[in-house]
Amino acid sequence: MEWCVSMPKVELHAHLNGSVRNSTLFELARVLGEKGVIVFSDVENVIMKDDRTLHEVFKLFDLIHILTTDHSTITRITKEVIEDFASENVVYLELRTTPKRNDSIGMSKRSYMDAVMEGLRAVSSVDVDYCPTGLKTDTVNGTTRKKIYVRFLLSIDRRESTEAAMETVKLALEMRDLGVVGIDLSGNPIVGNWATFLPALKFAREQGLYITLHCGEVPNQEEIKAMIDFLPHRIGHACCFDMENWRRLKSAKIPVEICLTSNIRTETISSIDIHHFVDLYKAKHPLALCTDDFGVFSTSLSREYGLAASAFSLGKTEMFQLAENAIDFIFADDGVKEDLRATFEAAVEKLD
Ligand code: 6MZ
Repeated sequence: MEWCVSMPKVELHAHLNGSVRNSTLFELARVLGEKGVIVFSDVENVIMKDDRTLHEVFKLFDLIHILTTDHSTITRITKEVIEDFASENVVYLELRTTPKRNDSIGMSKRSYMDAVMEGLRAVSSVDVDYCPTGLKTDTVNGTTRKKIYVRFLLSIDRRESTEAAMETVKLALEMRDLGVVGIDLSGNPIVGNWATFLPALKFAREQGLYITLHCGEVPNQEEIKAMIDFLPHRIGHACCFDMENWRRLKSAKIPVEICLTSNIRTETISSIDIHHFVDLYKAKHPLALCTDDFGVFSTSLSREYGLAASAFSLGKTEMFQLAENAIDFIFADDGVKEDLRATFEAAVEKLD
C-alpha cells in the first residue's frame, strides 16, 4: 500500500461532490442540524452506511448536495479534494463536477464554477497547474515544490434538459482558459434519454471539447450502442455490456475509466474476480484505474491500485506501467503529457 501511495498516479474519473471527506460532511451536517435544516443523526446514519446499491448512492448525492451547495462550501471542498489527491501523489487530476443553479441563494452555473476555481486557487500544500498556458513552478532553495496538474470536466446530469445541457457546454467553452477541457455525462443511469443530451454533446465535440460518458452502469444495450457509435474520447464504467457491444467497444478502442470499488460497492459487478478489468487488461485495451467518488466509497487512488494488485496479481512493474499508460488518455495538451512522462521517468529511479 505504501508503495502504491508513493508511486505517481493519474486520476481521470473523480466527481467533486463524491470526493468530500466524511469529516467535512459531518461538520457541515452538524451546522445544518443546529439550524434545524436537517436532522443530524439521520444524516450520520446515511453517511456511515458502507454498502449502497446504485439507487441508494444517488439518494446520498441528493443529501450531499444539500450539505455542500453554497459558494463557500464548494470552495472549501474543492481545495480539500485537490489537496487529498496531491497528498497521495496524484500528479494529474481531471476533476469533474455538475455546475448547479440555485436561484434562492443567487447561484448560477457560472458562479458555482467560480467558487470551484476559488477553491483551486486556495490550495496551499502543493503548486497547482490548471491553465493551458502553464504555471511557473517556483524553485525554493534549489528544490522544486511538489506540483499537481488539475483540469476540469463539466458534468451534465441525466436529469437535465437539452437546454440545461447546452448551457453547461457553453460555460465549459467560456472557461477553457481556466482549465476546463471537456464534458462528462453522468447521474442516475435509469433517468433521462440519450437523445436529450446528444445535441449538446455533439456541439461540445464540434467546438473541440473532449467528451467522456458514463456508459453501461445498467444493462441498457440500446443506449450503450448509441454511446459507442458517438465515439466519445473515453467512457466510464462499461459494466453491463452484452457481447455485441463489448466487441464494438474493443474494436473502437475507446479508453475505459475503471472504478473497481465503486462497481463492487454499488453491486454493478457482483465480485471483483469477474470484473471486466481482467478482459480489457489482457486485451491491452486502453484503460485507467480511477476512484469515481473516493469519499462516498471510502477509497483512494492508491487503494484502487492496491486492490488491482491483489485481485489480479499485478506486480510493481505492471502497476507502474498501468499508471503511466493513463497519460495517453488525459484531455490536456501534449506539453502536459511530456512533463508527466518525465515525472514518471524520474520516479522509476526513486521507487524500488
Ligand atoms: C453516475 C455519478 C456517479 O457533480 O455534484 N456521479 N453518476 N454514476 C456514478 N457512479 C456511482 N458518481 C457520481 O458530483 C456528484 C454527482 O456526480 C454524479 C452524480 O450526478 C452525482 O450527483 P458533482 O460534483
